Amino acid sequence: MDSYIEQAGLGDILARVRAEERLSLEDGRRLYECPDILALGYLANIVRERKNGNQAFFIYNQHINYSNVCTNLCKFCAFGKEKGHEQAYEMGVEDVRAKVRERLNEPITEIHMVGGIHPDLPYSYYLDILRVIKEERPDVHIQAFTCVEIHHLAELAGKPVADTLEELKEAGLGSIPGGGAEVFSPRIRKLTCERKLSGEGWLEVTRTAHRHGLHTNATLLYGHIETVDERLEHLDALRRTQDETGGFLAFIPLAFHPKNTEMSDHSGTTGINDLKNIAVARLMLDNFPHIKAYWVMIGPKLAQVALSFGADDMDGTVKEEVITHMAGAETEQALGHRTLIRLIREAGRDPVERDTLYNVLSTY
Ligand code: V47
Repeated sequence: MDSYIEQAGLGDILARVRAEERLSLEDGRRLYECPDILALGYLANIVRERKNGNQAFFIYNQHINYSNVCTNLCKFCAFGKEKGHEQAYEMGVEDVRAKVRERLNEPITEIHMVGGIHPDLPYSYYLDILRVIKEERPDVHIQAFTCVEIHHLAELAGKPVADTLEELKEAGLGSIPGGGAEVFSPRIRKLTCERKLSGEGWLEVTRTAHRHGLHTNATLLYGHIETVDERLEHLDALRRTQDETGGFLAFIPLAFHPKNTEMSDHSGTTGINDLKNIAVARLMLDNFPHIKAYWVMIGPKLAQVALSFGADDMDGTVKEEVITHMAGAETEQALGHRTLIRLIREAGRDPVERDTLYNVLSTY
């Protein structure tokens, strides 16, 4: 295999990966430019195996999107709608309770809840929806509100982010998902999501969360107008933040879905591009414990293949995913527990059901 990697022009990177040396941005550029996806997969697989052995994780989770009303109206997003738009919706506190009640008979361990930046829901609403979830399911872990939402909630509360996080924790918040990161580059933010919290702002909320004992995830929205260098700078910013705080759990590359967005003239990503982003992320993010192949965005079949290209996690059962499906995703709305186990097993990995913080719940 070594001579194969050398022929692909990556012999020196293989040596650095084996020696557990940090890869430079120039190494990252060469990885992205390498047309040999098997060589990339081989390198990424070394790191995946070192960090997670033969385990591949999944979780029994439920997604709740409390409202799609949003003042940011990012060009890549089909989910966010202006207040009053015919597709705009918001769940009342009791609607959120009902959503949780609908699935009390399932062994859900995590509720993943995000929404838009709503112009007039009060701060108390966000505390209340956390509380009703906990009332109905006291043992569930709530992973909720992207760093963009947390920043908005702190403004609503008129309090520092740190104090807001303490109050959200008190109401039931367990950790923070990785959305809203998009691409940190100010150029990309100006062109695609001008109103959104800046990349530096997102990272600052993240650091505060980590300092207050809350784990978070991170994402990168790829496959639109970003350059390879902008992707690598994004990964580097995450890597430096993780060096400082150690609070990130997983990185999830998000494949851009163009349908029904203001960027619908773009085509969707390809399988090779999806695998490349997973492999490069695994190699560059040497201090991240987990890389997720989010089946909702890349499809269950490619997510299964991704388990040999650096990913060690397939996310979970999900159900009622709205954000990607409004942007044209043709994947299922949910995967069954047994299907996830089968996908992982057939990929040659050992299926491990985890909780949000990657504690092992069951092995199969
Ligand atoms: O924040 C919006 C992105 C995110 C589109 O933390 C789009 O474990 C693709 O962050 N095409 C929400 N992506 C999803 C997300 C997530 C999903 C699963 C697990 C975790 C985790 C996080 O989706 C948004 C935005 O970055 N997004 N529109 C689109 N058209």
